[in-house]
Amino acid sequence: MKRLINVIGSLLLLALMLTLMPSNTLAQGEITCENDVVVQADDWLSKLADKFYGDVFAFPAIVEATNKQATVDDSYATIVYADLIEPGWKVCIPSAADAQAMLSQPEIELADELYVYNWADYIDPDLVTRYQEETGVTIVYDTFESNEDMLAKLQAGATGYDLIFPSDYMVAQMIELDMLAELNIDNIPNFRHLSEFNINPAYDPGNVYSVPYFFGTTGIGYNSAIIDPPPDSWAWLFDPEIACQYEGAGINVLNDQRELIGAALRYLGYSINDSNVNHLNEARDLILAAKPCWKTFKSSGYIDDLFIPGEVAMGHAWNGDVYVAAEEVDTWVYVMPKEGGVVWQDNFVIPKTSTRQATAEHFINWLLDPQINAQNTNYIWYSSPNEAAKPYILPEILEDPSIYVDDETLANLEWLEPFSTEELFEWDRVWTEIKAQ
Ligand code: N2P
Repeated sequence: MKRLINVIGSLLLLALMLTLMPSNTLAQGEITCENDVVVQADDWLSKLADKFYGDVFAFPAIVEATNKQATVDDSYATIVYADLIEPGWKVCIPSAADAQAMLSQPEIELADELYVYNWADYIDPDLVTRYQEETGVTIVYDTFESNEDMLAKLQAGATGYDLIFPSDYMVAQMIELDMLAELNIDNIPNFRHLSEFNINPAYDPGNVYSVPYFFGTTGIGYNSAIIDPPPDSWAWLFDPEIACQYEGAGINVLNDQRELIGAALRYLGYSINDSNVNHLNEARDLILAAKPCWKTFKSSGYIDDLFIPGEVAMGHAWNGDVYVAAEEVDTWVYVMPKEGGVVWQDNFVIPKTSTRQATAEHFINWLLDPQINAQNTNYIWYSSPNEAAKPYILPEILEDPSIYVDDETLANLEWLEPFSTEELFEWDRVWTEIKAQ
């Protein structure tokens, strides 16, 4: 009897281990190796060229943890992309049949339509067209100006969306409000490409409800042909003595309460997440004093409408948007003010009300394909969390410390934190007072 209990216990333990094992991980021995080498040099890929099946870049190798760079533990092997393999790793080249099975996408019956709600200028439109052509799914695309606008629209009864792109703190708030569906990660095998830095965030431990899309920072964009001396502080937006010099040239600020009040708080020496009523009132007064010198309050469409045609010479801005403007008018420059600013990460989430969850997961997975993800990155100029996409991302994006920020810059930045109901009330009050005048 005792033995039987032991056997059942072991079986249960085994079942638990199998359930806990990440879905992109195969136990060693499950696959047939056609080749088994310790990688000696960076050019191992070309030496094994005759062993490739199909597209080299989508080619899976099984890597055993033979040195510290391997991200797997000793008992399991994992699928990795050829580009990520370093000398010293032991590589098992799977048989063609196993390679095929490892890369195949789960079968999903796709819906006819997918309702997407995203920030403006935040996807390569060519990819939307391509996904529609490849799958026959019609994407109905809508954009929002800020996390708060998006939430307000959902709370006012917009239940039709299948895929939304909130930032970090808003994911936490939406989880708290019980608005998000738990993701079926088996439908998103490309999740395995995401960097350790970006996954398992404090706002959604274990990525139960969200998958990182892009991350970036908020600072100042300016046209260096007009703004002189170049801004190095939020004073260029908030000190009327400086800002009003550029009244004619045009200043835009983001129509986003967390960003704008947050930047003002930071300029005053407080945290971006400060909810002290006196500090918030101080930030409001600062903003109201500078506001007459600002031309526009826009956080969508501002790249095309303002930066590029020369309507505006300086703006409170998300970094990628300034780089996109600079592709057209190369005097646009992005700078992080010395007082510091916001670092954020936007995410894919599926609202609970969606009736097309599997299709949304299919689209998420498609956008996480390394080459597709790189195409998107090269279009929107934000930092991609996708490690496997890096070989296809433009070097000028990867090597720019204002896009892939270094640790020193990061140390001067803050993540936006979710607020309590009382704190939200104060922030909303101050925002209303700012917008009313
Ligand atoms: C792109 C918007 C970036 C989103 N226009 C900032 N969270």
